[in-house]
Amino acid sequence: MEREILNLINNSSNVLIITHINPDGDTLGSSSALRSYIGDRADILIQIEDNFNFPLTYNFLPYLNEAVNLSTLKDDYDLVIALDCASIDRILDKPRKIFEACRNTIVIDHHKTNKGFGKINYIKGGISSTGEVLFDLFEKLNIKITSQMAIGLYSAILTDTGCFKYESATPHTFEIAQKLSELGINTSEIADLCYTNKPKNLILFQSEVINNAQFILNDKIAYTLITKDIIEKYSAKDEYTEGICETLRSVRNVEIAFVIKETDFGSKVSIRTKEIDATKISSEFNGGGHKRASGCTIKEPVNRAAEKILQVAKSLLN
Ligand SMILES: [Mn+2]
Repeated sequence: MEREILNLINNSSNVLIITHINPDGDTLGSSSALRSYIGDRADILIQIEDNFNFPLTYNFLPYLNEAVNLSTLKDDYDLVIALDCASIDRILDKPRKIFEACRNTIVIDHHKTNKGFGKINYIKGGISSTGEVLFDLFEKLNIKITSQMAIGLYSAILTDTGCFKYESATPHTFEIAQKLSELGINTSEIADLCYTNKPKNLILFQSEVINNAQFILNDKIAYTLITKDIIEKYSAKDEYTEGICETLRSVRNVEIAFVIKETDFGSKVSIRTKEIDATKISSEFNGGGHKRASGCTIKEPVNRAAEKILQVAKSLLN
């Protein structure tokens, strides 16, 4: 399959690389690395919904400043490659139509729940990041990784492993990090660029949301609700909620942390756990995710959604 992927890349003159909607460091870093490899024949599409700012944090990644958006996207590509997209739902209407109409499509991903929606599906469920999957693909194909590609791959792996903290960071992940750092990239500077460039309002918003948290069952469960009022007060963008659930999970004795955010269609739930399988909660509500991080959507007001999640969470602690 690796050969087939390489042949397709080599034989296409117009390649579209698609990040997932509202992109994170993994999808952006992987896209940057793949664009660095393919060269000018490839466009990166960054898909952003209305209430999401492009995370300026990642502007340092090579070629992101040349990325196309939904309005500058061409109609026709020989090959479309979706990176870090767990399902076709992670692709918005216009690019989805291009994807579905394209003769050659490749999905490269690491989400266990990805059923494969491309003609070629290179999915390694459980691997730390799409960055790691892509690194292994390059190595299998004897593709020389340049220091420019290394910046994207390292950023992808760094951010998707929570700075190498998650269980998904295996000895192989560290081996890759070593190889990338040997290519002369400045790992300390990359970490600084990823983590010390936050908008002030993000911190103020997060402080208030965390201050509202409830701790129950001897602190085994921690949760907080994000209402539209708080969102308005800080003009909070969608990405401002990232990391809040992690913070609640970081509290001593907390086993299950969740954050429920009010949206136009009901409630968006993020779940983080320590020992318990987080997908056991999200799957009750048609959601998905990983063992320690999952999410789902519930078409109910936030209070009602919280009750539902609490019910399942409590049953798992017994
Ligand atoms: Mn990822």
